[in-house]
Amino acid sequence: MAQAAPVMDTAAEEKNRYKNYKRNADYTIDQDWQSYSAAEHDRWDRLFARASEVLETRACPEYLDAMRTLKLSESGIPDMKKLSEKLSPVTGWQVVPVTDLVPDEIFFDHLANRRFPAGAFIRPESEMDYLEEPDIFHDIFGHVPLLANPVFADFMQAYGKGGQRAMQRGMLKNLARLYWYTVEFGLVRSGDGLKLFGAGIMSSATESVFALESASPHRVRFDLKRVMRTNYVIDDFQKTYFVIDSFEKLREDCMQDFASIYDALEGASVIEPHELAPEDEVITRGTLEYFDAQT
Ligand code: HBI
Ligand code: FE
Repeated sequence: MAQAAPVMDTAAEEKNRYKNYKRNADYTIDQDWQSYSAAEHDRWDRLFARASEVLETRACPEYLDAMRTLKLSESGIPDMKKLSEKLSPVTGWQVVPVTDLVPDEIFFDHLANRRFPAGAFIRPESEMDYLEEPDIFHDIFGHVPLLANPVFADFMQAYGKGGQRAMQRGMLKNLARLYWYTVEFGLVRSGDGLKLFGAGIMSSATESVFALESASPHRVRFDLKRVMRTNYVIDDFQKTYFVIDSFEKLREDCMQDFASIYDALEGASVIEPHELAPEDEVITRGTLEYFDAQT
């Protein structure tokens, strides 16, 4: 009986497409843009079209302006070298290919030097709606556009430098929460409403709607110390979204020396994602029904 051909698990194949590539000391690899298949380019286009339609009326104007500046479009997976040539004249940022999450100290060193490490694989067909790892769509469609906004670009570099200091102080968890509730899942006041800016939200068509329009989650005005105390989950919608007043205010908050913040946080209790704190400026109190329905 001839051996059945091994079933090609294309999902695993596509996620691990770089496993045999040389990895540099800073965890960057060769994106090898020529190697993407037509199917992978087509998947980018479908993800791009679906998310762009949802974001038209929901993303903050700074993001929409940046998308136009970078001419990110539905013409297949971007070549990071070419994208960096468009981005670096604007804010000095580059996009460098990596295989997946890199160690924190490597990550912070890239950010501190205005290099954004972007996953180079694209999610498999079976994970179009959600995946845990940052693929090229999450990183380039979600994170990169705002790096063309000078204020946000300054904030991201300050975050990288802050990360390097936080590691020395053992406050990495607090700083990771700041990243999570802003860079990944942040909302911003815009005109007389709220708009999206977090990459984790904007790279998900379903969460883009949920974060702004569902009655389930809390929406609370951003406060640096409060966010640094707040836990988060990585495998579901957020129970609380934080709203920044502006990118200028966020940059100002993060340009300060965090030493006094960390002192104030010593012994402060952790706030769970579903909880509201007495000092919160609550913008919308959530019903949490989406989450209760899951238990
Ligand atoms: N690595 N490539 C990559 N992308 C990330 O977003 C990332 C990372 N390493 C660590 C990390 N994020 C988080 O732990 C940060 O909060 C530090
Ligand atoms: Fe991310």
